[in-house]
Amino acid sequence: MGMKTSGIILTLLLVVHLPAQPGKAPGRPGPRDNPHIILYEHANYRGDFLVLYPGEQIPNLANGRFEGGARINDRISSIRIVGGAELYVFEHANFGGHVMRVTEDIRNLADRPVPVGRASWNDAISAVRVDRELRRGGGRPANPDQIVRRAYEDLFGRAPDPAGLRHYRSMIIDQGWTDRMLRDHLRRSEEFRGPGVDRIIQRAYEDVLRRAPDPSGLRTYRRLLLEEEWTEQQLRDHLRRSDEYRNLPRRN
Ligand SMILES: [Ca+2]
Repeated sequence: MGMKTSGIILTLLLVVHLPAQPGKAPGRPGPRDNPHIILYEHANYRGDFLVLYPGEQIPNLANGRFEGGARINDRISSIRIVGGAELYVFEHANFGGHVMRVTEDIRNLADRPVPVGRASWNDAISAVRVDRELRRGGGRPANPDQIVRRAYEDLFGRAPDPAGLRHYRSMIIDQGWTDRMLRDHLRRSEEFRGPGVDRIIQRAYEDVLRRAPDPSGLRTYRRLLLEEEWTEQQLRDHLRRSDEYRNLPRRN
């Protein structure tokens, strides 16, 4: 094989194995098997950037940098979501303060309001977490009012008041909250930890056992709902498996 031929082969190999555009900001939509997100320093996907993949998180951006070395804490201004990744952004370090779930590109975070206390999410992100986007089952996406009403019924044992409905509807629409995020949030509230849990237990006892809960039952199920994250359904199923339920006279 002459010098010239091997030179051509070498060139071909180099072309084939060359990594895709090194040093250039990724950003074109990729295949679904390579989900990732890109955080940018400026609006319109400009300035320094940082790429993260599902499973990665940065609890405190004060300890991080964009890839080019610029400070990243309270500096992110636009976001690209590629190939079915989803991103959770937090107002404070250690996943504290407000949280927004991002599943589509945001060209300018100044257009995305924070519920209270700040004008927008621009230059206001201090922690991030990346997941693979949950693919929803075929069904129609539930409407936000329905999600809030069901969560209130399940966790507080009551219908939402107008202010609560308005607030959480906006969390779902503007901040991308899922049913799961809403329920996790409501579970941490004073209402759930106090009267909400007791109302759920009382209602389940009355519906299933047709009596008010005794103090020991109340204590046990309070613990299971608060600490083991039992749902109302689990509680009701548990009551239905009791001897007391089996021995109840049947209703027609
Ligand atoms: Ca910025």
